[in-house]
Amino acid sequence: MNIDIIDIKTITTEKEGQLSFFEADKDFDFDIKRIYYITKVSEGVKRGAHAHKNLKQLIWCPIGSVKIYLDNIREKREIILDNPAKGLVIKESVWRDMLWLKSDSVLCVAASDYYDADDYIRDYDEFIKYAGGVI
Ligand code: T46
Repeated sequence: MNIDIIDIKTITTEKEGQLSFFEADKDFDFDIKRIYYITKVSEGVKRGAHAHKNLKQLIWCPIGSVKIYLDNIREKREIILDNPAKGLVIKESVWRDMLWLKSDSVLCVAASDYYDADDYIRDYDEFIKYAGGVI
């Protein structure tokens, strides 16, 4: 599947908590053009239900717990992001759903391109046709 799980470098300072960071070109292979984050979501809520034609994204959850469902037609996977030191890179042609396992979990995303509604595939049947042609 067109995904990678990466370790986000995390430094613990005694009694002062943690600092996590990642660096483009070193930790993943695309330049970041956009950062966004999703907040104020209640436990049990699902978002997503789409794939991207070209966009690549690094997703991480520094606070809380979110389950990511991934599907490339041939394979389905589930990954829980619940740790500031864990990142998920999702590349092209992967259908994703996100389920909030804890209220107010924060989901952060570094994306390879600007927002473009035309890069989304929001119809699953259309995704099957699209992914069947590119995988
Ligand atoms: C993804 C998952 C992980 C914008 O106007 N600009 C933006 O940069 C983004 C990301 C969204 N929007 C608008 C589009 C919709 O009207 O914000 C609204 C909510 O977006 P959406 O329903 O796509 O949100 P999610 O949580 O289902 O998906 C988002 C990203 O859109 C998507 O690329 O992979 O997070």
